[in-house]
Amino acid sequence: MVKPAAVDYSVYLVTDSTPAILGDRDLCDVVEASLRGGVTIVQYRDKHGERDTVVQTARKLHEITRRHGVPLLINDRVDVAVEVGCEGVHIGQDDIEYSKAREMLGEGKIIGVSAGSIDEALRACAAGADYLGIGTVFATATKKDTKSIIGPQGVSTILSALAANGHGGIPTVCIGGVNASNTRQVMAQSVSPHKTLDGVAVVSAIVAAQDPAAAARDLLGKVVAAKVPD
Ligand code: TZP
Ligand code: MG
Repeated sequence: MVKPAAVDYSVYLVTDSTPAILGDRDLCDVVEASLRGGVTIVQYRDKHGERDTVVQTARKLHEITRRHGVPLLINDRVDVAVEVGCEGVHIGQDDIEYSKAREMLGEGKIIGVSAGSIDEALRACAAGADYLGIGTVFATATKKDTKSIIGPQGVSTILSALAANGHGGIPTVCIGGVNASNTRQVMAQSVSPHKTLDGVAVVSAIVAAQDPAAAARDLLGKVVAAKVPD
């Protein structure tokens, strides 16, 4: 499959299947609802599931995201993405090397990389990352092993460094504690003179929401409004 020419990163849903966040709901139902609300890209993140179960769920999710014309990426588990044939993967700093992931996936797929510092961001760009997940912006109960909380100012600093080093074109989303209450602030304050965020990546703001479709719609409205120049 060809890499989607123009991926919309505005509202990037990262899934979490733990009871504390998903509750007793079905992950596929939540993802489907969020897509109805306007989620533009989905990352299936399951750190602990058995491989067979993860592949099975990834296939179901891919069927749903395809129906909505939205890319599905898999967190970390490149072999799963290859088997399912979805649009790509997201890898962290402590995961598989970018070059190895690219070798496994081939050129047509999306590889996103997490970056929490200027150095990490520039190295990911040099390696060939298709987009960056910048964070952790705010402390979050969803991921407790976050290395550093960089705040909107930290995001802005990284965006400036990207622009200054010729990487102004790489799509970026920010992640970590982002929700409907702070999306405007994050999108506005994270704007550096030459590079803006393309969207927000969220877990609990959608997965733990009473109404995931409404939550996604709300976030999309805020991101779209923030992207319109004053
Ligand atoms: N990476 C950095 S923070 C985070 C990940 C996967 C979790 C974000 O979760 P939430 O619920 O949107 O704060
Ligand atoms: Mg990872």
